[in-house]
Amino acid sequence: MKTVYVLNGPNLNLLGTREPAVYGVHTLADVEQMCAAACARHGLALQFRQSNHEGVLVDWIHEAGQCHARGELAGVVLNAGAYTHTSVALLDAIKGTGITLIELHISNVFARESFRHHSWISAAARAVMCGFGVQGYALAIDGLAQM
Ligand code: CA2
Repeated sequence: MKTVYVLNGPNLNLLGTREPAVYGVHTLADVEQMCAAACARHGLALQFRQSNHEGVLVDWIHEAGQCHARGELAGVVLNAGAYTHTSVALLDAIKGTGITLIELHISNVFARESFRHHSWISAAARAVMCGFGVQGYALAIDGLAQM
């Protein structure tokens, strides 16, 4: 059974507790359940994680790369939060691993402030999704399952 890593960056632990007009009312625990259901539909295992620390996210990308090297990775769904717009370290971590990575955003970042329009992650991503709300996570897993 292959594994999907769903990695969430800074402040996403606050999902459902603030800014519902932007991010909706579902909590990160709800999102994990949606991802688990999507993975179960496709016969995939799930690693669902969140960190507020850039280096921890880098470590998890490395871990997913090792999983890929063993032939056990279906792919990674990464919502890097605000690190999307700042982190060359995350770009460097993804590049060269060979992993299939979907960059995901809950909100439509292009309808928001201009500083959210640039992503350091996109150049290393197989696909980029934004604006589907938290349902985007399950859609991203469906997409990985079909790749
Ligand atoms: O739309 C997204 O998923 C974002 O990746 C979310 C990031 C933001 O910096 C990106 O530009 C777009 C922010 C995550 C913060 O999450 C919160 C959720 C609920 C309440 C407060 C913050």
